[in-house]
Amino acid sequence: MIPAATNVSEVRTAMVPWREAGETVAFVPTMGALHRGHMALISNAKKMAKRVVASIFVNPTQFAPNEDLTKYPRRLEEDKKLLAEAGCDLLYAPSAENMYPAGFATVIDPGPIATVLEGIFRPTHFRGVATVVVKLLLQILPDAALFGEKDYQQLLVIRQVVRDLNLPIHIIGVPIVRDADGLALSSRNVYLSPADRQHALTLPRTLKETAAAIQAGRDIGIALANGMAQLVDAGFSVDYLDLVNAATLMSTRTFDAPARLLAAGFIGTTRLIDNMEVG
Ligand code: PAJ
Repeated sequence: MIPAATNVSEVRTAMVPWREAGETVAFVPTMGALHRGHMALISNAKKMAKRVVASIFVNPTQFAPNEDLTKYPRRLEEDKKLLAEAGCDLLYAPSAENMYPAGFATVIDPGPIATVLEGIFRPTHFRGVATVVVKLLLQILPDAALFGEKDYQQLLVIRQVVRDLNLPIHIIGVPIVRDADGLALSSRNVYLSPADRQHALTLPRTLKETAAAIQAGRDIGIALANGMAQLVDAGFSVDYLDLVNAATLMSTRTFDAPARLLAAGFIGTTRLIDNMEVG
Protein backbone atom coordinates (compact mmCIF):
# COMPACT_ATOMS: atom_id res chain seq x y z
CA MET A 1 0.00 0.00 0.00
CA ILE A 2 1.19 3.49 -0.78
CA PRO A 3 1.55 5.93 2.16
CA ALA A 4 -1.11 8.63 1.91
CA ALA A 5 -1.23 12.14 3.39
CA THR A 6 -4.48 14.07 3.60
CA ASN A 7 -3.33 17.48 4.84
CA VAL A 8 -0.34 19.77 4.50
CA SER A 9 1.26 18.90 7.83
CA GLU A 10 1.07 15.15 7.08
CA VAL A 11 2.61 15.59 3.65
CA ARG A 12 5.44 17.74 5.00
CA THR A 13 6.11 15.34 7.90
CA ALA A 14 6.28 12.39 5.51
CA MET A 15 8.94 14.19 3.50
CA VAL A 16 11.21 15.20 6.41
CA PRO A 17 13.41 12.06 6.26
CA TRP A 18 13.91 12.57 2.51
CA ARG A 19 14.97 16.16 3.02
CA GLU A 20 17.36 15.16 5.79
CA ALA A 21 18.91 12.57 3.49
CA GLY A 22 19.21 15.18 0.72
CA GLU A 23 16.95 13.20 -1.64
CA THR A 24 15.44 14.90 -4.70
CA VAL A 25 11.65 14.99 -5.10
CA ALA A 26 9.53 15.07 -8.26
CA PHE A 27 5.83 15.87 -8.03
CA VAL A 28 2.91 14.87 -10.26
CA PRO A 29 -0.37 16.70 -9.58
CA THR A 30 -3.54 14.94 -10.81
CA MET A 31 -7.29 14.81 -10.33
CA GLY A 32 -7.21 10.99 -10.20
CA ALA A 33 -9.04 8.38 -12.30
CA LEU A 34 -5.51 7.59 -13.37
CA HIS A 35 -4.66 6.26 -16.83
CA ARG A 36 -1.51 5.62 -18.86
CA GLY A 37 -1.12 9.38 -19.48
CA HIS A 38 -0.79 10.02 -15.76
CA MET A 39 1.45 6.98 -15.40
CA ALA A 40 3.82 8.37 -18.05
CA LEU A 41 4.25 11.41 -15.80
CA ILE A 42 5.00 9.13 -12.84
CA SER A 43 7.56 7.08 -14.76
CA ASN A 44 9.29 10.23 -16.03
CA ALA A 45 9.26 11.57 -12.47
CA LYS A 46 10.92 8.37 -11.23
CA LYS A 47 13.68 8.78 -13.80
CA MET A 48 14.51 12.28 -12.66
CA ALA A 49 14.27 12.16 -8.86
CA LYS A 50 14.87 9.79 -5.97
CA ARG A 51 11.36 10.32 -4.59
CA VAL A 52 8.02 10.77 -6.33
CA VAL A 53 4.93 12.38 -4.82
CA ALA A 54 1.57 12.30 -6.64
CA SER A 55 -1.49 14.28 -5.63
CA ILE A 56 -5.11 13.45 -6.28
CA PHE A 57 -7.46 16.36 -5.77
CA VAL A 58 -10.54 17.10 -7.86
CA ASN A 59 -10.14 20.85 -7.59
CA PRO A 60 -13.57 22.52 -7.36
CA THR A 61 -12.27 26.01 -8.24
CA GLN A 62 -11.27 25.01 -11.79
CA PHE A 63 -14.78 23.79 -12.66
CA ALA A 64 -17.45 26.30 -13.71
CA PRO A 65 -20.92 25.81 -12.16
CA ASN A 66 -22.19 24.20 -15.40
CA GLU A 67 -19.28 21.75 -15.63
CA ASP A 68 -18.79 18.14 -14.51
CA LEU A 69 -17.40 18.53 -10.95
CA THR A 70 -19.95 16.24 -9.31
CA LYS A 71 -19.79 13.52 -11.95
CA TYR A 72 -15.99 13.69 -12.46
CA PRO A 73 -14.75 10.06 -12.06
CA ARG A 74 -13.38 9.23 -8.60
CA ARG A 75 -11.52 5.93 -8.16
CA LEU A 76 -9.21 6.42 -5.18
CA GLU A 77 -8.67 2.76 -4.29
CA GLU A 78 -7.72 1.75 -7.85
CA ASP A 79 -5.56 4.84 -8.19
CA LYS A 80 -3.65 3.93 -5.02
CA LYS A 81 -2.87 0.49 -6.45
CA LEU A 82 -1.64 1.96 -9.72
CA LEU A 83 0.58 4.46 -7.91
CA ALA A 84 2.03 1.75 -5.63
CA GLU A 85 2.76 -0.50 -8.63
CA ALA A 86 4.46 2.40 -10.41
CA GLY A 87 6.78 2.94 -7.43
CA CYS A 88 5.31 6.28 -6.36
CA ASP A 89 6.52 7.02 -2.80
CA LEU A 90 3.69 9.13 -1.43
CA LEU A 91 0.12 10.06 -2.30
CA TYR A 92 -1.22 13.43 -1.24
CA ALA A 93 -5.02 13.42 -1.34
CA PRO A 94 -6.30 16.44 0.57
CA SER A 95 -9.97 17.20 1.13
CA ALA A 96 -11.57 20.33 -0.34
CA GLU A 97 -12.03 21.64 3.22
CA ASN A 98 -8.29 21.32 3.83
CA MET A 99 -7.34 23.04 0.58
CA TYR A 100 -9.95 25.78 0.86
CA PRO A 101 -10.80 26.32 4.53
CA ALA A 102 -13.47 28.86 5.47
CA GLY A 103 -12.17 32.35 4.72
CA PHE A 104 -9.87 31.28 1.88
CA ALA A 105 -9.62 34.26 -0.47
CA THR A 106 -6.37 34.45 -2.48
CA VAL A 107 -6.49 33.83 -6.23
CA ILE A 108 -3.63 33.54 -8.72
CA ASP A 109 -4.48 35.18 -12.05
CA PRO A 110 -2.02 34.08 -14.76
CA GLY A 111 -2.76 37.01 -17.09
CA PRO A 112 -3.16 36.99 -20.90
CA ILE A 113 -1.96 33.41 -21.52
CA ALA A 114 -5.04 32.23 -19.61
CA THR A 115 -7.51 34.33 -21.59
CA VAL A 116 -7.07 32.83 -25.09
CA LEU A 117 -8.32 29.43 -26.37
CA GLU A 118 -9.65 27.56 -23.29
CA GLY A 119 -9.80 30.91 -21.48
CA ILE A 120 -12.50 32.15 -23.85
CA PHE A 121 -14.76 29.16 -23.15
CA ARG A 122 -13.72 28.56 -19.53
CA PRO A 123 -12.93 32.09 -18.26
CA THR A 124 -12.33 31.11 -14.62
CA HIS A 125 -10.65 27.75 -15.28
CA PHE A 126 -6.97 28.71 -15.25
CA ARG A 127 -7.36 30.90 -12.18
CA GLY A 128 -8.54 27.78 -10.38
CA VAL A 129 -5.75 25.66 -11.86
CA ALA A 130 -3.02 28.23 -11.11
CA THR A 131 -4.22 28.76 -7.55
CA VAL A 132 -4.37 25.07 -6.68
CA VAL A 133 -1.08 24.24 -8.42
CA VAL A 134 0.78 27.05 -6.62
CA LYS A 135 -0.70 25.82 -3.32
CA LEU A 136 0.34 22.24 -4.08
CA LEU A 137 3.84 23.30 -5.14
CA LEU A 138 4.33 25.34 -1.97
CA GLN A 139 2.92 22.58 0.22
CA ILE A 140 5.25 19.97 -1.26
CA LEU A 141 8.22 22.10 -2.43
CA PRO A 142 9.48 19.53 -4.94
CA ASP A 143 12.62 19.98 -7.07
CA ALA A 144 10.54 19.37 -10.20
CA ALA A 145 6.89 19.03 -11.17
CA LEU A 146 5.63 17.25 -14.28
CA PHE A 147 2.68 18.21 -16.49
CA GLY A 148 1.30 16.62 -19.66
CA GLU A 149 1.31 18.33 -23.05
CA LYS A 150 -2.25 16.97 -23.35
CA ASP A 151 -3.22 20.15 -21.50
CA TYR A 152 -0.81 22.28 -23.47
CA GLN A 153 -2.21 25.66 -22.40
CA GLN A 154 -2.22 24.52 -18.77
CA LEU A 155 1.49 23.66 -19.06
CA LEU A 156 2.25 27.17 -20.36
CA VAL A 157 0.08 28.75 -17.66
CA ILE A 158 2.05 26.86 -14.98
CA ARG A 159 5.37 27.88 -16.55
CA GLN A 160 4.22 31.52 -16.53
CA VAL A 161 3.14 31.47 -12.89
CA VAL A 162 6.25 29.62 -11.68
CA ARG A 163 8.47 32.10 -13.54
CA ASP A 164 6.53 35.16 -12.33
CA LEU A 165 6.48 34.04 -8.69
CA ASN A 166 10.12 32.81 -8.69
CA LEU A 167 9.13 29.36 -7.47
CA PRO A 168 12.38 27.34 -7.37
CA ILE A 169 10.84 24.35 -9.15
CA HIS A 170 11.62 22.89 -12.58
CA ILE A 171 8.49 22.45 -14.69
CA ILE A 172 8.75 19.47 -17.02
CA GLY A 173 6.38 18.87 -19.97
CA VAL A 174 5.64 15.27 -20.98
CA PRO A 175 4.34 14.28 -24.47
CA ILE A 176 0.71 13.22 -24.96
CA VAL A 177 -0.08 9.53 -24.44
CA ARG A 178 -2.69 8.23 -26.92
CA ASP A 179 -4.73 5.06 -27.21
CA ALA A 180 -3.90 2.76 -30.12
CA ASP A 181 -6.74 4.38 -32.12
CA GLY A 182 -5.19 7.85 -31.68
CA LEU A 183 -7.52 9.30 -29.05
CA ALA A 184 -5.55 11.17 -26.35
CA LEU A 185 -6.08 9.45 -23.00
CA SER A 186 -8.27 11.46 -20.64
CA SER A 187 -10.17 10.71 -17.44
CA ARG A 188 -13.20 12.17 -19.25
CA ASN A 189 -13.09 9.52 -22.03
CA VAL A 190 -15.17 7.24 -19.76
CA TYR A 191 -18.14 9.54 -20.51
CA LEU A 192 -18.05 8.53 -24.21
CA SER A 193 -20.43 5.84 -25.48
CA PRO A 194 -18.85 3.45 -28.03
CA ALA A 195 -20.52 5.43 -30.85
CA ASP A 196 -19.33 8.76 -29.41
CA ARG A 197 -15.85 7.37 -29.15
CA GLN A 198 -15.83 6.52 -32.86
CA HIS A 199 -16.85 10.11 -33.66
CA ALA A 200 -14.25 11.42 -31.20
CA LEU A 201 -11.46 9.80 -33.21
CA THR A 202 -12.00 12.51 -35.82
CA LEU A 203 -10.31 14.95 -33.41
CA PRO A 204 -6.77 13.47 -33.49
CA ARG A 205 -7.22 12.55 -37.16
CA THR A 206 -8.15 16.14 -38.04
CA LEU A 207 -5.20 17.54 -36.10
CA LYS A 208 -2.85 15.14 -37.88
CA GLU A 209 -4.23 15.92 -41.33
CA THR A 210 -4.33 19.67 -40.72
CA ALA A 211 -0.75 19.64 -39.41
CA ALA A 212 0.35 17.67 -42.49
CA ALA A 213 -1.42 20.13 -44.83
CA ILE A 214 0.26 23.11 -43.12
CA GLN A 215 3.64 21.40 -43.22
CA ALA A 216 3.11 20.73 -46.92
CA GLY A 217 2.74 24.49 -47.43
CA ARG A 218 -1.05 24.57 -47.97
CA ASP A 219 -2.82 27.86 -47.14
CA ILE A 220 -3.24 27.85 -43.35
CA GLY A 221 -6.68 29.51 -43.36
CA ILE A 222 -8.01 26.91 -45.82
CA ALA A 223 -6.39 24.02 -43.92
CA LEU A 224 -8.07 25.20 -40.69
CA ALA A 225 -11.44 25.67 -42.42
CA ASN A 226 -11.22 22.13 -43.84
CA GLY A 227 -10.32 20.79 -40.40
CA MET A 228 -13.24 22.62 -38.82
CA ALA A 229 -15.63 21.19 -41.46
CA GLN A 230 -14.30 17.69 -40.81
CA LEU A 231 -14.94 18.03 -37.07
CA VAL A 232 -18.44 19.42 -37.59
CA ASP A 233 -19.23 16.56 -40.04
CA ALA A 234 -18.21 14.05 -37.35
CA GLY A 235 -20.73 15.62 -34.93
CA PHE A 236 -18.39 17.88 -32.99
CA SER A 237 -19.68 21.12 -31.60
CA VAL A 238 -16.32 22.90 -31.99
CA ASP A 239 -15.15 25.52 -29.47
CA TYR A 240 -11.93 26.22 -31.39
CA LEU A 241 -9.42 24.83 -33.83
CA ASP A 242 -6.46 27.17 -34.19
CA LEU A 243 -2.82 27.36 -35.17
CA VAL A 244 -0.89 29.22 -32.47
CA ASN A 245 2.64 30.24 -31.64
CA ALA A 246 3.84 27.36 -29.42
CA ALA A 247 5.37 29.74 -26.86
CA THR A 248 2.82 32.56 -26.64
CA LEU A 249 -0.38 30.79 -27.78
CA MET A 250 -1.15 33.77 -30.00
CA SER A 251 -3.08 32.79 -33.13
CA THR A 252 -0.86 32.78 -36.23
CA ARG A 253 -1.41 32.36 -39.96
CA THR A 254 2.27 32.02 -40.77
CA PHE A 255 4.41 29.00 -40.15
CA ASP A 256 7.82 30.43 -39.27
CA ALA A 257 8.14 30.04 -35.47
CA PRO A 258 7.39 26.77 -33.59
CA ALA A 259 3.64 26.37 -33.93
CA ARG A 260 0.97 24.10 -32.49
CA LEU A 261 -2.58 23.19 -33.43
CA LEU A 262 -4.99 23.26 -30.49
CA ALA A 263 -8.60 22.15 -30.58
CA ALA A 264 -11.56 21.73 -28.24
CA GLY A 265 -15.13 20.65 -28.77
CA PHE A 266 -18.05 18.64 -27.55
CA ILE A 267 -19.20 15.22 -28.66
CA GLY A 268 -22.65 15.17 -27.09
CA THR A 269 -22.11 16.46 -23.56
CA THR A 270 -18.46 15.39 -23.35
CA ARG A 271 -15.88 18.10 -23.92
CA LEU A 272 -12.59 16.93 -25.44
CA ILE A 273 -9.35 18.82 -26.00
CA ASP A 274 -6.32 17.81 -28.03
CA ASN A 275 -3.28 19.40 -29.65
CA MET A 276 -0.44 18.60 -31.98
CA GLU A 277 2.94 20.05 -32.80
CA VAL A 278 3.30 21.38 -36.35
CA GLY A 279 6.92 20.40 -36.81
P1 PAJ B 1 -5.62 15.76 -14.73
O1 PAJ B 1 -6.57 16.02 -15.83
O2 PAJ B 1 -5.86 14.60 -13.81
O3 PAJ B 1 -4.19 15.62 -15.35
C1 PAJ B 1 -3.05 15.48 -14.52
C2 PAJ B 1 -1.82 15.57 -15.39
O4 PAJ B 1 -1.82 14.49 -16.33
C3 PAJ B 1 -1.79 16.87 -16.22
O5 PAJ B 1 -0.48 17.40 -16.24
C4 PAJ B 1 -2.23 16.39 -17.59
O6 PAJ B 1 -1.73 17.18 -18.65
C5 PAJ B 1 -1.61 15.00 -17.63
N1 PAJ B 1 -2.27 14.16 -18.64
C6 PAJ B 1 -3.58 13.87 -18.72
N2 PAJ B 1 -3.82 13.09 -19.82
C7 PAJ B 1 -2.63 12.92 -20.44
C8 PAJ B 1 -2.20 12.24 -21.62
N3 PAJ B 1 -3.06 11.59 -22.39
N4 PAJ B 1 -0.90 12.28 -21.94
C9 PAJ B 1 0.00 12.96 -21.16
N5 PAJ B 1 -0.34 13.61 -20.04
C10 PAJ B 1 -1.64 13.60 -19.67
O7 PAJ B 1 -4.63 18.53 -15.29
C11 PAJ B 1 -5.16 18.31 -14.20
O8 PAJ B 1 -5.52 17.07 -13.77
C12 PAJ B 1 -5.47 19.44 -13.22
O9 PAJ B 1 -5.76 20.60 -13.93
C13 PAJ B 1 -4.32 19.69 -12.21
C14 PAJ B 1 -3.01 20.11 -12.89
C15 PAJ B 1 -4.06 18.44 -11.34
C16 PAJ B 1 -4.73 20.86 -11.26
O10 PAJ B 1 -5.92 20.57 -10.60
